[in-house]
Amino acid sequence: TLTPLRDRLKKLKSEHGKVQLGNITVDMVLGGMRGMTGMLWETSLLDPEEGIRFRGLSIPECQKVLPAAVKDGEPLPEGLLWLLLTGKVPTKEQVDALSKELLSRSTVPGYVYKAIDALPVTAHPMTQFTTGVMALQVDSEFQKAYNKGMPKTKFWEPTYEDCLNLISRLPQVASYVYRRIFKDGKAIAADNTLDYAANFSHMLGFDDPKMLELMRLYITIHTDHEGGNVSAHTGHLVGSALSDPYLSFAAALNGLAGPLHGLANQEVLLWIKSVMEETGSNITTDQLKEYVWKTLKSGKVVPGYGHGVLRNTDPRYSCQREFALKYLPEDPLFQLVSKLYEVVPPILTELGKVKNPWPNVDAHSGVLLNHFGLTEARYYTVLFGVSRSIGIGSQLIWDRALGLPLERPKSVTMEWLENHCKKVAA
Ligand code: NMX
Ligand code: MLT
Repeated sequence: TLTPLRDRLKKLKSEHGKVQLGNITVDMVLGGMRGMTGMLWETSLLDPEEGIRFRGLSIPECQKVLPAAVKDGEPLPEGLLWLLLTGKVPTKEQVDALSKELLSRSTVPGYVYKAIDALPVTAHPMTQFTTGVMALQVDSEFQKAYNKGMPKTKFWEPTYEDCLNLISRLPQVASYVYRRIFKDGKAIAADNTLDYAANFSHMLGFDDPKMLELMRLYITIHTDHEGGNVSAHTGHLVGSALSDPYLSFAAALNGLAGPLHGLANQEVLLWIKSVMEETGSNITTDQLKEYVWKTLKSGKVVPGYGHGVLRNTDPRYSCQREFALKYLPEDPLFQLVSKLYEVVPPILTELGKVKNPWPNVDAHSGVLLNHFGLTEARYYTVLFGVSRSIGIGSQLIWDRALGLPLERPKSVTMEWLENHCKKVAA
């Protein structure tokens, strides 16, 4: 079944290999490669205005067509995993079978917990989580198969096994980290009757049906954001060296742990809470404007706003806003988030240099989790990480199935650029 896709790639290369996709400018080289197309990523595509499409489907379309656990409920992330892997919308039966398949793979070896326990409980949740992922690597099917010697065309098979095992085991590892740090280490056993996201929420200690719905939505929308974001790109890059999926994903998580990327969800809630602490809950628009300016003048960014590609409100923000309007319209932190949506964009526009003054996914997620009792902001990036394994894992399988090569772009020195520009000007 892989042959037609492999043939399509071969045809693209042989017939159109020399077609130009744009010009590389000095600005791009110095500016973090913004706008430079440089990677094949099959699972999703980001439009600057409209936002993400997973295999061609927007978030509202996914909410409509992907199977849910309850009537008119949020999509089950297993359905999105199926969509990313196959390009096809699954039936409820297929999603249920995938839930069971993931459950059957979810046992975590004891040494993984021991590796986490070797860290001080004060270590950042992302450090503890990534340590767990590194310990899971001991079981890598890809590494074993590669060491035995296997043809390149078959690399995708142990990659598939590793990615499914990784995705299925992460909720266990992540909930262990949460309960270790914030709940005196009292673990909660999995409930094998539940779907992936609900079981994760249960193991964290949250069983409110609305929280289960939130977790399904949360895990679905954070999965994938095309290939150029720091975590996805890192996973893809490291995987291109034929490092196994555990090594690749642990590297990706280390990128996600940066404040300009996934850690922004932690930063947003801490920032919002600091606004509340300083000004009280009846904050006026003028006080809020003043607080935003104070943040900017102290040299910090406004977390949750701006984006490397998006030039509009992130649809992942919008669907979380819809969720809040439905389930928690009176929540004071949600009302503050809504006020920020009015106050921040004009200020960032006034600043003059910000290319996208609109909110991204991280501007909203924290207040939803906080509402249902998951108040520990330092943990939020771990949730993002669990979800992102679904996107990065799906693409890693396709990377190996399509035989994509080692990623190795060219770099140049400042002197090289200066000399080149002189030659061009002459
Ligand atoms: N607050 C203050 N300044 C900002 C912001 C912001 N929210 N967004 C961009 N800028 C600044 C940016 O720091 C840069 O300043 P300078 O030239 O002095 O270095 C200038 O505006 C131009 O940056 P852009 O080209 O608009 O943005 P860029 O593509 O470089 O960066 C982000 C994108 C997302 C890193 C940036 O918007 C940011 O720092 N946002 C806040 C952090 C955040 O929310 N990150 C989460 C992104 C989503 N995710 O989950 O990963
Ligand atoms: C993501 O989900 O990875 C972020 O929005 C960052 C990005 O796309 O650059």
